Amino acid sequence: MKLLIAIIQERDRKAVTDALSSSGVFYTKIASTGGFLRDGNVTLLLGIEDERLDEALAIIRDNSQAREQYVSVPPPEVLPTPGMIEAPVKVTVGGAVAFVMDVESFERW
Ligand code: 2BA
Repeated sequence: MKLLIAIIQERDRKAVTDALSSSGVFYTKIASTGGFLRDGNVTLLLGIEDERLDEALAIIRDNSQAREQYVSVPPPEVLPTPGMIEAPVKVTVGGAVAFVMDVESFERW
């Protein structure tokens, strides 16, 4: 079994979670915030059998879009010189970011 942690954009939440549900994939949804943009995103935790991992990754990938976003005021700690005024920076967010981990054991009572 694997633990899949996927970070998706809020705007993709419904498409991704609807597709997971209709494929019978269990997930837990957590509201989260990106450290760079400080924008709300969504973290999904999926405990998934090894043989369904590729299917789950494909569902997430197929329902997540990459979007360009401008950061007009980067957080102070990412500015090269604190207090310096920077031009808006364009970043491409997503489709999705996924981490896959081996699960030592899974119990459900
Ligand atoms: P954020 O941290 O808000 O990052 C949003 C987007 O900003 C990132 O998109 C990336 O394109 C850009 N970005 C992030 N940090 C940057 C930096 N230090 N310098 C320049 N650009 C930077 P994604 O890579 O698609 O990431 C989307 C969200 O996924 C992130 O939101 C964060 O919540 C999560 N994430 C991405 N990589 C991660 C990692 N290695 N560990 C934990 N969370 C991660």
